[in-house]
Amino acid sequence: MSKTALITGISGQDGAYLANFLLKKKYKVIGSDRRSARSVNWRLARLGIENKITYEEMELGEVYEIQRVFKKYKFDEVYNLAAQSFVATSFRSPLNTANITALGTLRILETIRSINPKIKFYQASSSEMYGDVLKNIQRENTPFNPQSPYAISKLFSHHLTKNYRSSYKLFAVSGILFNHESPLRGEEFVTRKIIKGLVYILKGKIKNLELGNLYAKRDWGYAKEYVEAMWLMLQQKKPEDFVISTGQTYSIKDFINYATNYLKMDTKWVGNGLNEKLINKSNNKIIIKINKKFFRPAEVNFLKGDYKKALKKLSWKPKVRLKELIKIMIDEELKNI
Ligand code: NAP
Ligand code: F7E
Repeated sequence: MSKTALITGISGQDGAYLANFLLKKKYKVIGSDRRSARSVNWRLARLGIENKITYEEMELGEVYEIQRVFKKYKFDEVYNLAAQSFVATSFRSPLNTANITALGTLRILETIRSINPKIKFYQASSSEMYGDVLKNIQRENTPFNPQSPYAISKLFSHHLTKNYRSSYKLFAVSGILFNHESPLRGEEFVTRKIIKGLVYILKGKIKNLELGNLYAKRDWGYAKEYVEAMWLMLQQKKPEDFVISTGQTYSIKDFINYATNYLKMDTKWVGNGLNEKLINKSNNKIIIKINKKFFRPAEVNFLKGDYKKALKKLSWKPKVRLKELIKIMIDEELKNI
């Protein structure tokens, strides 16, 4: 018999890829979002699956909405992907971030515990929890040192998931996913912002792009591959947490250099600090400049994840590396401009 899954955050990047993945596995997919008047979500439309999902309005701040949805369906699996997920916003809206990204998880876990403790639960944990890293490669047992209200909220949910697993024997797991990107990534995140910005500059739609810290390093993978790991975690005999990453790390500047290279833009970096700029060598125009408003009150400077446990127990490994990911994102951006 086919399984029924709930994906919270169906309108987000991972929600779209996971829904597509589960539909191919013949799941009945219930997708929740926080809107009352549903407009077609562009990500689901891009994947051609907008009519294959049953939608439910479920604002994570409202426990009664959560209970209503859990009473209406008999879920086998729940993927909690909904969150205020933008780190920069979490500094400006810490209370809302804590209410949704931390307490939202508590509301769902309490609902599962009281309504149907047999449901398997996946929590979207984040490499941001490692923060100002205490080890130069991060694993499941590496100590956390979060640097933003977002990361602290995710850490609350991470510990809570573990606590409900040990206290109430729920099949509840966290995937500690490192940054994962795709053509469906939100435009506020740096990878999509860079790709869209460069393509728009190339096509003469905008003059230049403003960014913050170019020297932070991230372990970037491909979102489409990462959602499979979420599902694999819920198919294991024993509930356990896993790191999902590529094991490689690059700076924002490396990312830009690969992207301009693929776009065949002839560029050079000049200046330092806030005056650093990327110049188009053919006409001496500025392509990228620094704006201090994009710097964060506290930064996560370096992330690199070890996915060895996922390889061993889930037989999962990343296939798409950074250059290939950039190519995928640029080709799709050019197609949809
Ligand atoms: P995303 O694109 O920002 O999607 C977040 C989803 O949460 C959206 O559907 C959003 O709905 C929904 N949401 C926000 N506030 C809500 C609320 N109050 N009630 C109900 N739904 C709400 O994020 P993503 O990149 O797909 O990531 C999925 C999850 O993984 C998130 O929890 C994120 O924090 C976590 N994560 C992401 C990464 C990554 O690199 N992408 C890495 C580690 C962990 P709207 O469309 O209405 O805003
Ligand atoms: O920033 C730097 C910025 O916003 C990456 C979320 O999915 O992954 C994501 O969080 C880096 C940071 O992602 C700009 O300072 C420079 O060091 O793309 P981002 P993030 O903060 O790593 C984790 C794993 C999650 O869990 C989150 O939900 O890029 N940066 N200049 C910039 N970042 C942005 N957004 N915009 C800039 O102009």
